[in-house]
Amino acid sequence: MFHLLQSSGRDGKTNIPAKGLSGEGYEGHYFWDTEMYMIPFFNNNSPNVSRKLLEYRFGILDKSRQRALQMGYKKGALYAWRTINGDECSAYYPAGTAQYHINADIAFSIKKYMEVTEDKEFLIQFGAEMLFETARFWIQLGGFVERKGNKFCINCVTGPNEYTAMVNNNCYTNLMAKENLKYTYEVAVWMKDSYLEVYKDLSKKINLEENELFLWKRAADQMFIPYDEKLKIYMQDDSFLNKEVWDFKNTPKENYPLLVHYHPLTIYKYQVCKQADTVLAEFLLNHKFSKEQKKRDYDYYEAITTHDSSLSMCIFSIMANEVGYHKKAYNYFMKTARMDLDNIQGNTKDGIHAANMAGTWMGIVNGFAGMRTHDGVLSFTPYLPDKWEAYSFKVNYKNRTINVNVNKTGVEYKLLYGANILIIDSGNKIELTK
Ligand code: IFM
Repeated sequence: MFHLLQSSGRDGKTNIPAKGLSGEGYEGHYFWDTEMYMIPFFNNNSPNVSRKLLEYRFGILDKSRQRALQMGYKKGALYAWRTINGDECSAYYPAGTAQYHINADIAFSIKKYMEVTEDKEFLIQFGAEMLFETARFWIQLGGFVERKGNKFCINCVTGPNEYTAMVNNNCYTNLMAKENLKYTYEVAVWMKDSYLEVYKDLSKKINLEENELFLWKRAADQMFIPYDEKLKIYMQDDSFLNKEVWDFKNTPKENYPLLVHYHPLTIYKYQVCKQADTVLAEFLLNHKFSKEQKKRDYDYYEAITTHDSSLSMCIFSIMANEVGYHKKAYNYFMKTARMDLDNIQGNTKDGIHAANMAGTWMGIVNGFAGMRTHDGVLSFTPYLPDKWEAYSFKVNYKNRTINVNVNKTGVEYKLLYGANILIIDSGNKIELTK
């Protein structure tokens, strides 16, 4: 928490480098690490910092519009995969620019920030424009493909797993783009209903046409999501299961991380994951998948994941807790928490792994305590690892501060600040009062 708090920009013009302020790795660049790993921490601890981090994204919206244009798209904005001033700084496009999911990650982060804070002023002043421009980009990038039942397909992209590149219909990307389009449509409708003049001004500013809204909804409703009926798992992308599984048995320990020992073109031929991809989508869009589905996907993808990225183990810890693998959850958590203390990735000399540090917080709050939010309701499914006596933390949610304390005798929730609130504890509704 110290690293996160001290590393974050707070002026709306700066953000959080992947290595915090601790080293030269990644040249101080900002990535999706902020929106998907660090902003969740700030949302529940210092939402004013989340707002500033998102304002930074608004500040580089013009550069992102230019980038979309440069890539050949007349409408919308494409955020840079890695950047400081908004210009794309990734030198290797298959694992850089092709990670278009950054647009959906930013939109998702706006949605989550809004859910926690209900900060309408932010949405009107900054959020809506970013949402409209990112939604527009998906419409330009993808298309309705006849051979796929006229579903909306997004081809030639790279998902979060950087060991598979330039594929059609990456499951994570399509699920998150769907969410981006759906939420943007809802925000546009809400603005038209409640703030018509502001909506009109914004539409004029960005030349938004009325039929674009319907296209967003149609593309979201018709989004293609790759699923394998035989294995009953979500496929990481259209062609992922057609590949051989990487030969893990004959890969010596010293050949990890794979990216420094094998050519990318070799790695891309196989089923092998550097980090959570489909499993991450199932954490983020949790309520959309059954527990059995999450378990099947967890089993499949865990077996082929190397965790060569520091963004991986925290997500596997959280999802292991959810599907009932508590021992695995604990082991992944300990590696997450100790990553830079023990130099587990072998590169702490280049700086700490800031997203992983946020992942440590998430590992306790979303992992062991099972915190989720859905439809504006906060829920917990607390679990205490055998080796622990207790753990406790505070969360901010909708202008309340709640203390959660999990110990050998059970769980205690205390409303420290704000009005009474209904929460869910292991499936049971309870009201927290002062
Ligand atoms: O953003 C990450 C990416 O997901 C994996 N490689 C490192 C980047 C920076 O942390």
